Amino acid sequence: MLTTFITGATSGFGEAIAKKFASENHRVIICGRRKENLERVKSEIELDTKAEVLTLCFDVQKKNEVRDAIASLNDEWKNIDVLVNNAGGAHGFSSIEDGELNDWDEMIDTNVKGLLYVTKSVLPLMKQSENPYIFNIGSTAGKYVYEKGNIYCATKFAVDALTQAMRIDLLKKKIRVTVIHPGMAETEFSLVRFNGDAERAKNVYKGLEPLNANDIADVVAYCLNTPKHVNINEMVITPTSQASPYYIDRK
Ligand code: NDP
Ligand code: 8X3
Repeated sequence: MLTTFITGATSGFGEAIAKKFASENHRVIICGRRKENLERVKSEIELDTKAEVLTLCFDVQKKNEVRDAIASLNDEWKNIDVLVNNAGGAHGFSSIEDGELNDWDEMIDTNVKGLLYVTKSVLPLMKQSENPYIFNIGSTAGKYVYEKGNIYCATKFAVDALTQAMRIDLLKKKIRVTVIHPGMAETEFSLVRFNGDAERAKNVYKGLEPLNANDIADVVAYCLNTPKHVNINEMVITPTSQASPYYIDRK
């Protein structure tokens, strides 16, 4: 049984990863800003499994909130084995001359700085672990830049670079570090990107079968369940209908 810490567990990939870990009898610390969603995910896990669940409500953009939330963990929860840096998203879809500065800040502050703040506070709690593991959720947007993806792509390229940096700097601590790069997956991602426009969000996946959150949770669990001497450096996962951001087969 491992103690796992998952950011962005109030929906999408994070929620599915928490449920997957719980189904494999791991303890889960689920994080996010939406308290009501954290409570919903906690009760659903408790209904379906015997796993222990702890909720932590904080905004990864706020370094003091991150530090205080993680410092508030009591001794029972203070030894963490697995960190999943998943909180993040895209805000807006505009060419670089039309982008909104607030959207840019939001993406950089969440996808890059948030990931760093959480990692910095969780790392000291991983010292006792016999199977320490960090997952960073990147994106195919961190492998290929696409039109109007600009800042979002840049943040995900940064996640890729930071994953490599972590693997190097944490080498002697035997912490496994993996970046997961999903392609098109139907979660709340597009709803957030298009600021709540459900119609526009739905159209992103028109005519193809996108990935779903459980597909990504299965891949994360697969990596975690490999033997401790195996470090999967990265996984790039797309729907079968997507070869790259520009090659998509829609019916
Ligand atoms: P969702 O929008 O469903 O989930 C995003 C999660 O991140 C939510 O739980 C949200 O929680 C949390 N989050 C966002 N901002 C903050 C913040 N400032 N502080 C704390 N938590 C935050 O989308 P996905 O599940 O799809 O996205 C998860 C990750 O996967 C993201 O990093 C995204 O970039 C990446 N990704 C998504 C792909 C897709 O096509 N869906 C493909 C490739 C990568 P709350 O709002 O409650 O705080
Ligand atoms: C989300 C996938 O293709 O919208 O990271 O950038 S994409």
